[in-house]
Amino acid sequence: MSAIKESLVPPDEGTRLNLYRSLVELRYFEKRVYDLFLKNLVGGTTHLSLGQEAIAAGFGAALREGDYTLATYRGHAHTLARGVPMAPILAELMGRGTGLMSGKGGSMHLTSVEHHVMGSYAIIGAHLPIACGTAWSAQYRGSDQVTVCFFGDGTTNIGAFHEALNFAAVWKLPVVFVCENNLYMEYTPIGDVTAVPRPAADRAGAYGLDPVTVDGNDPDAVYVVAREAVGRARRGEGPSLIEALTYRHGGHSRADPAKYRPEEEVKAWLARDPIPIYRQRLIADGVAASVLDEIDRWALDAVDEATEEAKAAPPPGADLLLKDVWADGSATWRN
Ligand SMILES: Cc1ncc(C[n+]2csc(CCOP(=O)(O)OP(=O)(O)O)c2C)c(N)n1
Ligand SMILES: [Mg+2]
Repeated sequence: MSAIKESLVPPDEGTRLNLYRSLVELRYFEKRVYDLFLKNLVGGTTHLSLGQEAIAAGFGAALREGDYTLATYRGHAHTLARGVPMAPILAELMGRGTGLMSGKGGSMHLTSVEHHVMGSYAIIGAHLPIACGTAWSAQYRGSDQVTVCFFGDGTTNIGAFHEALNFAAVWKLPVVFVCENNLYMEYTPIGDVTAVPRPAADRAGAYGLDPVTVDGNDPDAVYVVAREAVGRARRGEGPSLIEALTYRHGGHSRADPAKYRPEEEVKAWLARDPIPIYRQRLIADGVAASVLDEIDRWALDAVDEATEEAKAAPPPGADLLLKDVWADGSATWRN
């Protein structure tokens, strides 16, 4: 089995500009979601991935149309990074009839089968075996579609993680498991409850996989590692497990002030915010600041437009109440 190395060919300038575009799109979108939540316009709860954008952006750029992705309740970024349009995602969060799932799912359940975005899952670990399912389906059909499954560090202590990894390895499934290690579970530091320092990478060997870690705040590094793992899966060389080290800027969900995190730790990670660092890197490598400013403006305009569109949209009609209960769209009781 070939090892995955961050040092492989770096992305070209076009890819890097796309990565920057994706980063700022995800950042401005989630900042807006937070504002709308505080104004009581986003119902239920929200889990933001502010600070973790480089992972969704890097994988989004490395995937092809037709590849499958599965995410957690912290899945806004992963859904956007697959090319699902912003307005229906925002409308979904705001419970509008024009939402991605007609406003019936909300923030934690974003799904777009049309884009092969096969769901966001609120039950920890639930989607890892499902990712084996989409990967197995591709293998069975002889297609070269790859599945990427995102989850958190805490998920590595759930049984489904180990079952899915073993199954994927034994069947050589075309799936890439991506652990976004942000150092915390709901409120508990992962290090306090885990027998090994690297919750995903240190367990890879148990399933015959290489221990791969990557700086999850570095879009170039994530993209390179993603491209390599996705390529291996596409060539029939089996699954990978990648641990991307990152940090979320805010609390676990809603208005959690995350006071359980040491101030010095938060400060150190805020200084490693992937977006300003990437911007500086691109400028140092010769990209004009005006080009990046234009991308920033584009992202802000896109968020403003999506906000206006979602705000103007009506709530779901009562006719939708009993729609989509079964896969064929109906809701008739059956035994
Ligand atoms: C089976 C299960 N147990 C507990 C919970 C409650 N819960 C929601 S999020 C979370 C923490 C998950 O941490 P991690 O996997 O690190 O993801 P992160 O939120 O940091 O992205 C927990 C325990 C749940 N949703 N499902
Ligand atoms: Mg976590």
